[in-house]
Amino acid sequence: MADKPTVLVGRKLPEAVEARLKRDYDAILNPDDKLYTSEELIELSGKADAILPCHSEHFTAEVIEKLSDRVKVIANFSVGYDHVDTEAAKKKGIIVTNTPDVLSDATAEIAILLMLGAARRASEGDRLVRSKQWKDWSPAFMVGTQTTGKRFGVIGMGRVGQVAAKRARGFDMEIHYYNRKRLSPELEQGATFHADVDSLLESADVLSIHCPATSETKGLLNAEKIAKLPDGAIVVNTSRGAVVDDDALIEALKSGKLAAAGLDVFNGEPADIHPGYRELDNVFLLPHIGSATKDTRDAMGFRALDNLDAIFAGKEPGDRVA
Ligand code: 8YV
Repeated sequence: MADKPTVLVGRKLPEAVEARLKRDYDAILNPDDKLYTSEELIELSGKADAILPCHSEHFTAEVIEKLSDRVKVIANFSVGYDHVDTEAAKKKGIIVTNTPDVLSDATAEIAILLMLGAARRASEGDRLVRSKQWKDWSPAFMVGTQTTGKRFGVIGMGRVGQVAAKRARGFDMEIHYYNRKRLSPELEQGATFHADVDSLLESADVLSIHCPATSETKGLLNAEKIAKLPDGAIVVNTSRGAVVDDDALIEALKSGKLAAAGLDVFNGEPADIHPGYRELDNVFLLPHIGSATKDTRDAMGFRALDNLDAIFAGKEPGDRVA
């Protein structure tokens, strides 16, 4: 029997995923969940036919160029793949896959949590209670923004955006969206399509960002775009920090142009996020946990393995992105 392909695994994966990996492949696991440096990844790649990384490992053109020629696949454990230079991968003949669909529900849950947490000043209130600074109550105390019946604006009406919109409908919110392509009426579900971002922004009491980070969307939410939002709007980001210009967002949160923001993703995450966020009261911050449920993390791992299985069986993988 031919040797099993060897898969280099970037991080510690869920138990059930690692069990399937070990059954079907020679797996180089990472039981200590160490974040490999680029040099370590390059060195380990000499033993691997495929790499199964998370978004925490960065495959720049330079890293990809230096990977062993043995590596034929980068099967991401993530839907976003901005951490992989897909052009460089194509050039080197490396197939790249991702894990769409399976994390849409979990990520949409976090978008709604961020919306409500930001709108109703949840972390500010939590801090107040914990620090014993909650001394009084009055009608003006901790007054926030009501989202029921307001306009929920989505940038990037892909899988996650569509589920987030569905959940927002549960709050009687009116759905508006910008997408490169208008959706079919069945997918649109009565949402209002905006052919340009500015028009969407003018109609968004809550702006929820769901587009991937690409050269086109990098810094998309800048000062000029924020100015188009209604005064007192709320910004929610569960996609990638790169879509937001941090200085502009922080300035708008300080000036009161925006009521609040709920953020799960950041430029420079985890350690080097803009320090301004830590000082603001009107932000609800989470540490990139959009897909962090057991069900979803298992499903992401299985989806990455389905892609590997297809490739090593000589078939086209379901989720090829390069
Ligand atoms: C994942 C994500 O946790 O899948 C994505 O793109 O941003 C997250 O939900 C992470 O990327 C896992 O690698």
